[in-house]
Amino acid sequence: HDQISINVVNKLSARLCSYTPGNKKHSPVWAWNEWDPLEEIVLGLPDMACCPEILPEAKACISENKFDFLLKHKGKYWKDVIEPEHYKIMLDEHKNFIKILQGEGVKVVHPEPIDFAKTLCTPNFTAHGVDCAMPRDFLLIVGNEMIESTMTWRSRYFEFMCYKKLIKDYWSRGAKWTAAPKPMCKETLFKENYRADEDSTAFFDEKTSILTEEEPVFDAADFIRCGRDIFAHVSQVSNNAGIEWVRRHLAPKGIRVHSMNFVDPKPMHIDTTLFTPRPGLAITCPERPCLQIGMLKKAGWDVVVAPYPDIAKNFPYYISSQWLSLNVVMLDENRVLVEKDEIGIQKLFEKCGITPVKVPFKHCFSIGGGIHCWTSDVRRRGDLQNYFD
Ligand code: ABU
Repeated sequence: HDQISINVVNKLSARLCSYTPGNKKHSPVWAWNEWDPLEEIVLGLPDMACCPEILPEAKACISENKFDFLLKHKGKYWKDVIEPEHYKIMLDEHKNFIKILQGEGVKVVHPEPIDFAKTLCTPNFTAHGVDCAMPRDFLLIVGNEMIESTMTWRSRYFEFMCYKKLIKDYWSRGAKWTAAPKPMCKETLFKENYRADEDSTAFFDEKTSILTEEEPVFDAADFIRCGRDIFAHVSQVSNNAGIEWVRRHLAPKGIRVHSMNFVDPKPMHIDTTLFTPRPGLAITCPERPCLQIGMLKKAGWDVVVAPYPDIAKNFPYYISSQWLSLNVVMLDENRVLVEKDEIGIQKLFEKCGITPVKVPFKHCFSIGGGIHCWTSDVRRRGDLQNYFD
């Protein structure tokens, strides 16, 4: 009898072991870095996307020369704001991008848009919504786990609703689902009468940020994954408490989250500032030096500086900087999805032995993000590895 029960227990625990979270056979979500072979991606949708409300925290991220335009159009659908031909090309580019991804054997899924023009209300604030075009900002994928970020712009507070069905489906098939604590977003999260010094050459930190440390807040796009090491961008949308929350949350997985400070008076999202296309290679933005770059160099990584973008500065980037040239997605460590007119960065990739797969996408840049922002890679073949020691 004893022998039989030992065998039963052993069989049971062996089965339980094979279902432990972190086992990729049982999770449809699996991505530890930016470069393993891409299998599945969330692509944002432009439907019902609105020009953002220019609340103080948005002002802290966006260049002042865009304020008048945004003030004039806040809360309106982009399709009613943007020049019709430009908007039509944007939709064509979006459709074509799906075909390119599918042609590469990548499964493409989408969030569910809500009506972003509706006024959103909590006991602490009221705002219009923005969009579900940029899943990178909301979804932090680490291995088998989907982390819903807090989001920091009050206008983006309810964006999580667009991802519920998608996340629930991944979860029901075995992925781990975590939602970071939803913030209160009281007035006291934002420093009163804050104004960023757009000419500042100081490394950005909590003293220069609009955010207080009243509660943890972060956007997922402030994190770049390199296996056991994740780099976190201290920014106008991710405070130290937010990064610390992610650090403590991921520590049991053996992940180390490193805070990075850059010279950038209006930092928002790391993926136009520092990008890691493959193990041992980092690309940085020439206008945004990094205080902690020595960590990568010390580990033997090559750090190369991106060329200036080719797309004209006066192209209608209604929200973002021109550095969307650096906002790319790896198909695997040898091939990169990059905007077709960004020739300089394509040449840099070629020099590094990475083949550019050219994607016409610049009209999609106009409403806020590049190829990396518009996507969130949920499944890549490859396992958790240590690339730093
Ligand atoms: N969401 C990425 C935008 C960052 C930038 O404007 O450089």
